[in-house]
Amino acid sequence: MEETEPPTLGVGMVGYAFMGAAHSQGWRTAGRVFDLPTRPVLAAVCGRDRSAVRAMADRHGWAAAETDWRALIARDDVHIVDICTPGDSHAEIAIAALEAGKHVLCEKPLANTVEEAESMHTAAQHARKRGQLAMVGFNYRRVPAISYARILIAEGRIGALRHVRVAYLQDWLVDPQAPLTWRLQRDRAGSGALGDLGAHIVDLAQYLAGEPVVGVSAQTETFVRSRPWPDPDAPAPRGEVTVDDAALFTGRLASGALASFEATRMAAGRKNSLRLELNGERGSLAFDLERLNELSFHDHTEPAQSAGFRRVLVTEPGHPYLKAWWPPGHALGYEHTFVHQARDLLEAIATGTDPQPSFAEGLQVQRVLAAVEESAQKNAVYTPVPTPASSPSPTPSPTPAPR
Ligand code: SOE
Repeated sequence: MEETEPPTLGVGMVGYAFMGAAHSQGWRTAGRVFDLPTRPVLAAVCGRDRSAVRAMADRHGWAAAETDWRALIARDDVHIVDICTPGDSHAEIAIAALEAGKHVLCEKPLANTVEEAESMHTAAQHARKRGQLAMVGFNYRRVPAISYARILIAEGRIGALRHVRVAYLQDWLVDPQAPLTWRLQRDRAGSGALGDLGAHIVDLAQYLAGEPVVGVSAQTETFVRSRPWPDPDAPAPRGEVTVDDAALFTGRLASGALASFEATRMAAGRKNSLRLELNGERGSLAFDLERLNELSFHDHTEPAQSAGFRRVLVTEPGHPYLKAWWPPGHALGYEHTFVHQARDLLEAIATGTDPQPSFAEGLQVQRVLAAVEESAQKNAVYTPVPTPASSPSPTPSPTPAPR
């Protein structure tokens, strides 16, 4: 008997640099690895530079190239709008796409301000009633070892949580001559290491703990205050850096557990180092992105003589996402998180379930980032993260089912 092809859903992506390339891989591969109820089709990619966006479309397999995001949203063959632009355009594009009846995937951080994130959340709530879904691209949740850590925590394997320790370190700003790109401009990026890296680790801490950060005490710093403009025709040789280079903060979770966070782009030698550890009354879990197929687990209920951290290789078919990939021990990498992200959104659309992380969760992260900035301005005064009565429940995603 002939196999029937699954129905297709067209993706339209806005933005085509690093994240655009990573998302392209995700959309291209998801339908080939996973048995999906709907198959993604790379319908159109959008960027302002006509020849650059056309070249990107050809390289990554997008059928069409657009230079105006409104034209991309208006296309009948686009059903999911994937936003990979700097933060200053997230709100406008996401809200317009949801109002036009499209599903939306938006890169992190959700927005540049809490106000923008609130409008996006409201638009997502209205769209939900019409059947459109919205998700934030916190891709590290989709590292299988991280998804598996969440399952162990939800099963009570480390017991009541006492500490969360997270650090996301990069070093591409150590050189004072590194150019003043959009990531260093507050009006484009919202904040610096805080929004870029801190958003990931706040999301991971809340996701893994299964509870929100309720208050923070923070310090931020901009070590190099002016940098050369990337454009040689700029009116001045250097411009002001208007964001933080590093953000360090402690936080309190709703249960009373304590957390520490470090986000910096000034840690010489650390390229993309994301490490976390959670300590509970029954055990501990630790993860290092440089060894992303592994999870360290210490079971404190075992006899002290033989207990200790053990390395779990997260490549078994029973681990999240792994059944669809290679035989055990054949490792995965960074790019697989984007394949898993695309797969999870397509599953959610097909089954009509709310995708995670939702815009409500993106808004909660944004509130933590704003509290960090407020605390840093007051020289680390403890600053509660507001949870207005009308706001979404700050409770992050429920336990993921093994995929
Ligand atoms: C740059 O610092 C960056 O690309 C982040 O924006 C991404 O979110 C992170 O995954 C890697 O580093």
